[in-house]
Amino acid sequence: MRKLKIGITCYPTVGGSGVVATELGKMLAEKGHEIHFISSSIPFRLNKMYHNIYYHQVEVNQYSVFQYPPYDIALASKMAEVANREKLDLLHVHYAIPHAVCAILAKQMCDRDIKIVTTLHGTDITVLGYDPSLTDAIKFGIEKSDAVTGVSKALVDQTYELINPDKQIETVYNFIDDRIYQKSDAQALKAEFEIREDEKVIIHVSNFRPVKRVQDVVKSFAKIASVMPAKLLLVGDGPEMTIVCKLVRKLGLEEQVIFLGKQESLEELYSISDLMLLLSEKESFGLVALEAMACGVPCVGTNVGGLPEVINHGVNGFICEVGNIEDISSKALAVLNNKNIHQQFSNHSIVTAKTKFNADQIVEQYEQIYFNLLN
Ligand code: GMT
Repeated sequence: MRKLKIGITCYPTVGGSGVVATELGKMLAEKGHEIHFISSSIPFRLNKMYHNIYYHQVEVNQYSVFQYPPYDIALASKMAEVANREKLDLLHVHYAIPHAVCAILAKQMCDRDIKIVTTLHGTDITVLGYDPSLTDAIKFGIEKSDAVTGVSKALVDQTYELINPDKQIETVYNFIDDRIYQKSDAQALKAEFEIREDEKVIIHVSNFRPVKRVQDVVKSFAKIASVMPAKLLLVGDGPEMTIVCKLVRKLGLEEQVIFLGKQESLEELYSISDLMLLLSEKESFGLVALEAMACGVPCVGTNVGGLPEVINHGVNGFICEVGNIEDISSKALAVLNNKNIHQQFSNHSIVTAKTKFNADQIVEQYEQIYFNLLN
């Protein structure tokens, strides 16, 4: 099989799109392809030396005349420079704007013909897509890419509804590395958090943006904790943190809610958890749900975006309407109170992660897209 030289651009900070882009790069590198990450800082999951992986930092000129530092132009120049020097076959960019638009500019600056693959992750469509000042740029980024993928069927449908691009968009699901995300013995961690054996552990992981509705997580947990001994692990940080802390105090849950802030080794936290709550009002995929499921943690999620494609209602978890705290807490209790249901959902969660979202197959799907463009 031909080995490719691929440039990857993503948001390198904590976030599902950066995680997926980095894991994809690592897996392609393991298969012998040469991967060049081009971004403003080193992607956070690229935390050691990897064979076949290179990193090129985009430096932005802070010259005082510029009211706004010209990051997009600097990125496009860097993409073109790396593509020419390293003889890249293609650029795989994550997010339509600015990354796809920068790649299109880079392609025009390049001495060689490079292909552009764009993956849509959600925020670029479900949030920015509603901003009329950006719709044309998003459409341009999609239509001028050589191939476009979206991380769920729901996101692809929404992209056609909101942006109406004249372009075929293929669904390529997200995946996780199941060599890392698997249940391990983390009893010591449970003891460290002083979680008793009879207490159920509920976990929520997000960037605490309003769209994640972390307050609904706390309200649902309050109902669960009123009828069974339970602890809530809140993982992540973001704009809603202050208001969430206030709500925890108001509901008298200080002893039961553990704020963990941003964490890296999530597989250990999932390994001590019994249930995940992901109650967002927008979620194109819900990578954290898949991570938890791979570790055998069933999920109660909301009926939005791609979540029902990840959580199979009544099979590996439950789907509820956004904001319906009564239904969310009663569904959570149905899983937590019944050992058989919990075991069944847990087993099915692992099977779903290993089959529908099988990493090897999904990486091959991306490779097929690359080869189709280059042949
Ligand atoms: O959820 C976020 O706010 C972060 C955002 C990102 O850019 O990483 O996540 C989006 O992409 C992830 C990876 O494809 C998806 O798992 C998330 O569902 C999606 N977030 C939203 O659609 C809100």
